Amino acid sequence: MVQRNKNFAKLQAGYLFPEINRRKTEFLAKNPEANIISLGIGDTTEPLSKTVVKALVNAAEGMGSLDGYSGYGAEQGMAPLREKIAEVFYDNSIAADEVFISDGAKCDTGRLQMMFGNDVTLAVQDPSYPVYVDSGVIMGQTGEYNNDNQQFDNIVYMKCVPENDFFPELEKADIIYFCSPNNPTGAVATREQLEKLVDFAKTNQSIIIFDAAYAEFISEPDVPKSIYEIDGAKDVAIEICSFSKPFGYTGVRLGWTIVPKTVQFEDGTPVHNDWNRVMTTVFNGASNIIQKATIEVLNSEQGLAEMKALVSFYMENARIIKEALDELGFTTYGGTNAPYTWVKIEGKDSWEAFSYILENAHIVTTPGAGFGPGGEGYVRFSAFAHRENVLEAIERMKKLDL
Ligand code: PL4
Repeated sequence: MVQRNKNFAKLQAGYLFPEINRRKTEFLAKNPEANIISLGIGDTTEPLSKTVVKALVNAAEGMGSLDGYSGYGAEQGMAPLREKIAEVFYDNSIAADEVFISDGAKCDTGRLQMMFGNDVTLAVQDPSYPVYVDSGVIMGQTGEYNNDNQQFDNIVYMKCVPENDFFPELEKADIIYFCSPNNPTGAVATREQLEKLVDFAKTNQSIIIFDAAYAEFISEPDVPKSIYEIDGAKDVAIEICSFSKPFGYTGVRLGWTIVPKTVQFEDGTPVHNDWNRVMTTVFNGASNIIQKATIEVLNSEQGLAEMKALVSFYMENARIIKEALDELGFTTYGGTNAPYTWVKIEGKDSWEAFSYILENAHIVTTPGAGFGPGGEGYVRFSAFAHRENVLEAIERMKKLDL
């Protein structure tokens, strides 16, 4: 018999988001008449913009002609798309060949773990997007799970709480995951905080994986959208990013990872070399239709304006949710530079609060504990929803005794 990868036995439960869907489906099976509103999983709800649709049609039609047809492409992505991303999102401070096109930030998070192997130590913000920890566990980077503190050995959990303004006391590890704007707390790191992070990584010879999936949701002018706005970051940081949320591509799938050629491993090998090896070996490129279409969208002022309008729509949802919950007496965080509102719950643990809100208001949220032990006592409200559902959810929340 084939031995099971022993790391899977360390995982504590199903991956968070399918587990939330499972509980929602179970509730619906028992209460088929319930009109559920989902403010749980951060999944976009509004249709693709006109420019995106037109560009997708053009790209698909092109594939139907002899001249326009293309098969496998470069695993690293189409050159004009890499160039355009460097220009639009990094003002050409990043070279086009440091941009690797992917099928999304989540997928690259997993592939990055493959590059680092199982001999590294990880540090994560606690709470954090569960993929960082779970993929590290699967890769064999962690020890066993401890029931007493709900942490894995060999992972450094850096607490992010209101008392430290959600910026943790930084702790030494080989790989430091850092997400800003943050999922789930909605906090955004200031320039000074990011300078501290980069300094810390330099001093301790760590590599930062900076998850900027929500960068476009930042509204304050001096808040960095990219870690590369910080001097020295190109020596210590990899950045993952995504078209999912600002362009509504959660189902379309397109993202990118920046690996500057100046980030090195201990033996002097540029990380860029190994990342190129990973991508050319286990990835076959993002869909050429999506890539071609996105080049057209990024070349269009109208396309970029529509993206900004979509982001504003979701951020107006976030404002409505936060304001209403504040008025109801909850203590809330986030929701101004991020599409998530992080809500303190008194007298219930976060899974109890999740169940209570689902059963009594028919609203799906995300329990904070699903993001790590530091998330206990909170639930996360997502702003990715139709406006009428947000307004209806607020009315239902008013009737709760929570
Ligand atoms: C549910 C910090 C959402 N099935 O779409 P991608 O792969 O480019 O980006 C995923 C991603 C990357 N980084 C951060 C994220 O928050 C997300 C998406 N997170 C959420 O509700 O927290 C969707 C989760 C999806 C998943 O597992 O990612």
